[in-house]
Amino acid sequence: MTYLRDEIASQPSVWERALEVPTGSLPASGERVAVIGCGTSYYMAQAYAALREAAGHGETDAFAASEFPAGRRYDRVVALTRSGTTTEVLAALARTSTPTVAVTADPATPISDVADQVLALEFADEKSVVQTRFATAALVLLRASLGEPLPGLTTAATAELATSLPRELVAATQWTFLGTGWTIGLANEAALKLREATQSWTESYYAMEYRHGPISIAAPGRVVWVFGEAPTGLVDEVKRTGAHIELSTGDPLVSLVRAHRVAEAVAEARGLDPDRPRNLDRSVIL
Ligand code: F1P
Repeated sequence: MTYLRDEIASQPSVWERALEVPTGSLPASGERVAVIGCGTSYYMAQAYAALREAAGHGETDAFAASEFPAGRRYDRVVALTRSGTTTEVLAALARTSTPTVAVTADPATPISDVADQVLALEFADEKSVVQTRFATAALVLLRASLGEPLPGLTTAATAELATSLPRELVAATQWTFLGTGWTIGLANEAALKLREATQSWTESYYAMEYRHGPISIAAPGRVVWVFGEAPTGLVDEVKRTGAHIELSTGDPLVSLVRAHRVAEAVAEARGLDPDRPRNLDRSVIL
């Protein structure tokens, strides 16, 4: 049994807890916001930024923490970091004069010295290096803070966890993940999960961009996985290549849980320890 498997399976109950966390310290509607993070946390920042803008709450930019432009004017910076110790996130908060709020699993870390406010999700912390439930719980909380109802989300995730995975997803030799709007963050994250946990060749693109070249590698034995709505014609184009096409039905976040499961299953099939990926630490400190 891996930590990763337990942490993937605990997501519906962890999300329930995230939905009870008070969100008063998060940006109010109308604020101009930058959201930052590294790796998984950056991809969740991308998803939240697109959702917040689409919900009409104000201009929202996502940055990899290393690329945060300290000179640009924002009303608030939201930092996502499971560990609370990632170098680029700490550095970005230390050099901005904008009010900041950090979402973390571990407030007893340096993030509490550099953030003006800290929203702690200790119940979502993880032992696996590979992040799953902290990231999704943070995103569930951030979505809820936009006033978006999430009906049936945890029930759908529980149902997903009870299904058996299609053989084509686990036996594949290559996976490409596609998204549009907020789901590009989920597609990027799914690609990272497969890469980290299984040492696999994965890619991710905006769904329409996929047609401009990357589709060249689609072939039998490979997977093209679309988060959210697939653009007209794309499904047929992919089918013609012989690649397996996977579509999300219902909430795309539930499809990310399926991608977590595929990552764990492929790692197991290949005899890898998905809790400790090669060349990766739980927190990347420079
Ligand atoms: C983010 C991070 C990721 C990496 C891995 C471990 O840390 O380093 O970049 O992909 O999942 O965590 P954090 O700032 O969220 O702790």
